[in-house]
Amino acid sequence: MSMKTFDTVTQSLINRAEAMGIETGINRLESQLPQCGFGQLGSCCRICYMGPCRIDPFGDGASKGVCGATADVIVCRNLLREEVGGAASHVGHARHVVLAFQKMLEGKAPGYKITDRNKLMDIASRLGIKTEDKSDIEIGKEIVGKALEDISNQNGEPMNWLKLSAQSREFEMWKEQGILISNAHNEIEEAMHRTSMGNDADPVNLLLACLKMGLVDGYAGLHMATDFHDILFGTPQITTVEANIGVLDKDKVNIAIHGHNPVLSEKILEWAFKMKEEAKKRGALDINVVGVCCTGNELTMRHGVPLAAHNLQSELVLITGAVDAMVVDMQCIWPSLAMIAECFHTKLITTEPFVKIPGAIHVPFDVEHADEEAKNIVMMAIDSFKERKGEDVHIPKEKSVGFVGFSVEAIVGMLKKIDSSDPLKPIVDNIVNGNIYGVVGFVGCPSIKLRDTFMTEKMTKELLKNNVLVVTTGCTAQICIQAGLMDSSATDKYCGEGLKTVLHALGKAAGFDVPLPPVWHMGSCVDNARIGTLLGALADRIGVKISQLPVAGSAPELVQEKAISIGTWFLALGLLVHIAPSPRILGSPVATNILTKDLENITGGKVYVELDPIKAAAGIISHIKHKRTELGI
Ligand code: BF8
Ligand code: SF4
Repeated sequence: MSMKTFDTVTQSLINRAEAMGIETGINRLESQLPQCGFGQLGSCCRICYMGPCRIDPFGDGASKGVCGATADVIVCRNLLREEVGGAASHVGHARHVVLAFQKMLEGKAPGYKITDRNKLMDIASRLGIKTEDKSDIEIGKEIVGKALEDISNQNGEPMNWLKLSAQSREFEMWKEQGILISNAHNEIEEAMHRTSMGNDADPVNLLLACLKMGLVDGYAGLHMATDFHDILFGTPQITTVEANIGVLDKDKVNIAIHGHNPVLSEKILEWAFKMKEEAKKRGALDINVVGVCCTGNELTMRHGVPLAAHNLQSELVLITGAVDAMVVDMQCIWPSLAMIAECFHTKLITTEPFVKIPGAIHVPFDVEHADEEAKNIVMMAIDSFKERKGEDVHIPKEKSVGFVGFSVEAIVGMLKKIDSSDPLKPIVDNIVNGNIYGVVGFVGCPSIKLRDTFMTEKMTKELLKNNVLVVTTGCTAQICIQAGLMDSSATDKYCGEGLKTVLHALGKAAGFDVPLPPVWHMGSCVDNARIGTLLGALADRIGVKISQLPVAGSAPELVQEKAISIGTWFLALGLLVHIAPSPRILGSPVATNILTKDLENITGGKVYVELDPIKAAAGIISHIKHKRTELGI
């Protein structure tokens, strides 16, 4: 029996798993305790076979590795390798989408099309591509050329997607610091090279490389992926959705889509809609596509697909026994899902050649045959529904509702109804008068180590009380929607008077008969690009650097390497980045000092570690206060 107690839905499924004798992450975490202290401090090195070496933080044991590497070197090398893991995931995701778009333009992926022509033209113009007398296909091909340059250029010129997406003040600052990047793949290669045995042994130099990797993540990963998603599948608009595991329906074919890449999930959704009749013939009421993790966020932002589960609940959604197929692509997919699926009739379907899980069914999905393969996968789910007959299912009935779809375009569109010539003015005016005291971006994952502390919900509520507007992405967004924080009723319930007034006015202006919610769902983890764009636009409107704004970022329940590389991009942008639990830097005095203090004099950003939600919110508020004072507001 676990010592932890989670929210009602999560807990009821953990209880069911325990009653059925099915092991989950909670059990495995407890069986690992206490976890390795050297690992947590980052001071363990396995880079060569003279090791593994580990440095005792109390000075009792070895103070250097066999090769003479100090704790500072070991920690900074490990941190850079974590960043590489994160950035490679996002760059790989972006490249996958760019290549799908390229195949479509070449007529080889007939299942896809240009959905948002405005975005296509906007990106073309910002890349300096002339569009007169050219077809959309020709323009698209030039855009693809620019994107592929960012993973092939050898001329050292700054990356196209960075120039396209970053503000000039930040660009100049990075140029001065010598951390501009040119080619994402070269940067990833160089980072692995310099951290292999016998190369970079200067912790400061390694930390600068970390900042560069943050830029790789931000521009060749997040921004590039988001731009191509929008062109292919449309730019999100504000709508409402249902969330939590209760969105499963025992009478329907339940298909849970899990992973990150809408190139797959969009097709599954489309075919689920087309194959309703097949499902009905086999006794189901309908087909119910529900989202898990970030691909769920992508589908919810564009199509209002219900959000079933965040990453910590990805095992538990299967414990319901009601999922007929879980279809996955890449990233954050726990290997344990195959073992759990086997306990039920559930089919776990992997689709990427580089993501296979023993026990799962592998259906390779390629964009050239997307329609046939998506149809095939949906048919497998329908067949699986027939096998479910008679099985005992347990779907916790609690669900929540909330607003989603806050792309920058949607936000600006809404604000234009208040001031069509200067849409950001109402937000800026309210920041100046203090109705919006500040803005905080909550990003990242649900940590199995912290989820029972309700870290995200408690921090958010504390910030709202102090008139801080919250924007969020990824699984953190799912935690917020499940907690009711994206429902308009949260505005009167949790916000201070100033923020309440603004959200009432915005709701009215947007044409809703209710206030806007105080926590805005901006999408998946790659959609953190949207948070960057929003902050950049605000900074430009005020005429300052992003680091001068009364804003901050938080990864309140750090899990993934991807959250580390996103957080580092935020640091490069000049943000205070709150993180819990601590990143693995405490074994190095140099890394700890630079990241939590000295970096502020370089980019304006700094890391802030605090595990108590109320204290963490207070720390962020005092940072915002300081920024406001410096701005003279
Ligand atoms: O990219 S929030 S657990 S699903 S890493 Fe993964 Fe974390 Fe969820 Fe999305 Ni992001
Ligand atoms: Fe040990 Fe150095 Fe080898 Fe790392 S690189 S394992 S510190 S000898």
